[in-house]
Amino acid sequence: MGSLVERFQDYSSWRAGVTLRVRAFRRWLEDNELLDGQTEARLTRLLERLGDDKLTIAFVAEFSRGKSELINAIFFADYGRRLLPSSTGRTTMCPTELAWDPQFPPCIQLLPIETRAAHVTIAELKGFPEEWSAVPLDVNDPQGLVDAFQQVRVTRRVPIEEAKHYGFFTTGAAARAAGLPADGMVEIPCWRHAIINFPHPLLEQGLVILDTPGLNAIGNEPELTLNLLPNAHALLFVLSIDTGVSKSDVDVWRDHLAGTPGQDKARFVVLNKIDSLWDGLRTDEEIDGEIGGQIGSVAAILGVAPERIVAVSAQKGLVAKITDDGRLLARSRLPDLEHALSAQLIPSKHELVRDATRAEVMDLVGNAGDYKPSRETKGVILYSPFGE
Ligand SMILES: Nc1nc2c(ncn2[C@@H]2O[C@H](COP(=O)(O)OP(=O)(O)OP(=O)(O)O)[C@@H](O)[C@H]2O)c(=O)[nH]1
Ligand SMILES: [Mg+2]
Repeated sequence: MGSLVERFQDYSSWRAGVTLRVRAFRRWLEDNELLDGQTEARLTRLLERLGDDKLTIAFVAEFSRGKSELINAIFFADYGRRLLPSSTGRTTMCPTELAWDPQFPPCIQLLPIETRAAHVTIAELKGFPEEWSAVPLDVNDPQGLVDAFQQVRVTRRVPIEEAKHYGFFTTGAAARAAGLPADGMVEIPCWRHAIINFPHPLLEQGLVILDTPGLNAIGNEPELTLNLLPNAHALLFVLSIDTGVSKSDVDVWRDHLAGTPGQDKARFVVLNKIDSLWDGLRTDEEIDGEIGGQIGSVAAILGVAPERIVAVSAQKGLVAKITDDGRLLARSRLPDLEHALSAQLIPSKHELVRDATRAEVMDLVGNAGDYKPSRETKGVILYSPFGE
């Protein structure tokens, strides 16, 4: 799966090495009778943080721009098929987190939409497994996985009053623009949130992927804006080259990405579906010129640096990986996006964790009085897989 996977694995082994060294430091303090209650509690917290270190990448866009296809292409091509549902029209109906928690078996946990009426957040409800439906997953059955993942697209039709009760179809401008349905029934998602607990090698190492439904929808889950997106380490905003930047794309960008706090946060714009330019009449030079022109105008409209914009074909990238077609993969430019992600994301995550761990360990070393750090303890502070 290319350099993103390799760099993430390097990062994970670095973190595992740091954990071993912090443990060695704790043993040393213990052996020398320097481990008081407070130090022990701080070391335990530090080890817990290292063990539970997550890297969340969120995919954000209007509907049908190719978010789910991009996730399939970057992370799940090894399964030889399209795992997450991706189709025309609205497909992903609820925010979908892909992660791995070894405390639970592989499954999809689904939070019923009715829970929105009680005004309890998704984060709070994560502590109450009885509120969720769980669909078991057989990870050795790719077609079974495909079938199970269809849950994220399930909807039902309810009277408008019921939809309003769950926070849908309110009286905002978007609702007015959508108009009232003639039969008084509206389509709403069955599920409020899905967590796919899945032992994929990257998820096992702490990667969390957040797929979102088209975000300009009426009555979107408020927690996306308040909590899930601001807490993500990277946000990928997906556009489609065949539609360009529409007004609703700009609205999503403005509402969910442009104002998100944390300037250091990695934000990328993906200009998807470049294969729509491969019409057999344009030359490669003309296609390159058109892509370059679109990148320039997207950069100007959104106010982002052109280096932050990567043009790809998620669909052809997925096909190329499944069929092992190197030429098609290069033409899909998917490896360029994986490279940009890994070059930006992983070193900055590494820096963050390294600096926080270093500060904590140095403080504890200071507290240990005359103690001189051994070579091994210094290793906690200095060792890095990136040769810094
Ligand atoms: N030609 C082409 N089609 C694509 C590409 N990526 C996705 N599509 C198609 O675009 C449609 C929408 O893709 P999805 O992955 O479902 O889009 P999404 O952004 O997840 O949409 P929602 O789940 O509705 O928010 C599907 O029919 C995909 O096959 C691409 O690179 N090229
Ligand atoms: Mg989708």
